[in-house]
Amino acid sequence: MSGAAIGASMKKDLTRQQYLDLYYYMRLNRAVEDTMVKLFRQNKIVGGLYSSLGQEGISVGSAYALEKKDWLAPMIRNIGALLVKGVPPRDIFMQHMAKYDSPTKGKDGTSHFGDLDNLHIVSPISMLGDLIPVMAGVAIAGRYLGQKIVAMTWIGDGGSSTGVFHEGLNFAATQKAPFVLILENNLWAYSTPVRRQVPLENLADRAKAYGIASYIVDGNDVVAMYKTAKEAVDRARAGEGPILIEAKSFRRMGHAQHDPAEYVPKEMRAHWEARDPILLYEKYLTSEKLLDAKSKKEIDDKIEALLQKERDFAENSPMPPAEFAAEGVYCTGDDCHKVQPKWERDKREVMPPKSSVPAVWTVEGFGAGKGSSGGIAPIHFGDTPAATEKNENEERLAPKSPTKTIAKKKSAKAATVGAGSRKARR
Ligand SMILES: Cc1ncc(C[n+]2csc(CCOP(=O)(O)OP(=O)(O)O)c2C)c(N)n1
Ligand SMILES: [Mg+2]
Repeated sequence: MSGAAIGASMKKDLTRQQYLDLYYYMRLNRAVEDTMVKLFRQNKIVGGLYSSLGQEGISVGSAYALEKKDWLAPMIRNIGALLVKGVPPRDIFMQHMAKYDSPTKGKDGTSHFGDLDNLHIVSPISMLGDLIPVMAGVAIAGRYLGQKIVAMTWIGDGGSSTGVFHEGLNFAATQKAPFVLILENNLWAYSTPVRRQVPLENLADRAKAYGIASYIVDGNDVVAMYKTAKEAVDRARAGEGPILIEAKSFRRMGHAQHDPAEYVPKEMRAHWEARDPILLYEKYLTSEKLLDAKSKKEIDDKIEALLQKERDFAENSPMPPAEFAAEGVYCTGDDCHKVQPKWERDKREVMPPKSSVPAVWTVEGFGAGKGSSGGIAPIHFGDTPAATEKNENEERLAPKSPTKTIAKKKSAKAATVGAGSRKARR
């Protein structure tokens, strides 16, 4: 692929601002990680430091395809996705420096943090596939609540060989979860080359086992990545079920800072260094007159000023007080935090022995969900309007439920829609 080939047939799909956004976030992704390498060398990074050098187009292009209300769960090489979703660089710096103002208040030295309330980011729990069933669950929960959300996570070539990858994807496929999985095939899982751990040329073929759609995309072409992810997200949102995207790329650094990766053949590294996604994209933007020296300088300056400010903030944040080491380690019940399920349907309807009652939400595929009236669904769990339809099962189970009272007030139109879909389900 040459620089000019990037997104050549795709110009019509993006505005100039979108092209520049993709560029900005890839540059920011790299600059944030470069800053952290400096902090690491100064011994200010407390935990491990991983790199997505050369893979920025994957994180940025895929996360850019999500809407604000959608959910993602990042892995170690997805800082770019966090930045696109709106995480400020200071949180990433402070997290790695285990500072008290970090999202985990210094309890973690890498990237195990999320933001369930605002940005809809689920914290990584493992890099080896466990996020797949979790995010399938988030996707299903969104549908259950009548939200038109899509959930996305990433997995490595190595991670795609774990049991939970297969269990999770099988589960998501069976449930037709609106879920997009990006498989980053960077050719290495620590020191194991992909050909020694997978008997497939294309890891996208794993999708066949679950009867789901898949794509193969050049992960070093951010426009192709975005366009493919956007199509997958739209299809998942429309009710087609989960979609697997294999993004082909290369891990340019070792597994983490401690690994010089001498096991990687020199020619292989040289090949991929010549295909740096940012340089290729810059060449493309310049040739298409979407970026000139002046606008490039503006972006350079913007990133430099932002990171100076964010780094200063992070460096000035205190380390956690020593007494805090014993706090917040284990959940001790209500004095820690209350986790209360928000039952938006009658509890008895979804609990054993009644858990297999027919679904009541109005979903063709599952686009226009219960309560969303086919429009933009509310973002946060808990603020979904009550059901617009009831079936006889619900009537029987919850004759006096508050949900029913609200449902009664709904318009005749909503009731008609509900009746039609009940019929269709049988
Ligand atoms: C059970 C377990 N074993 C080992 C590790 C350490 N580990 C984390 S990621 C990783 C390699 C993953 O390779 P791949 O899935 O290809 O992702 P990449 O690092 O290339 O992004 C390893 C060995 C772990 N986190 N958990
Ligand atoms: Mg890998």
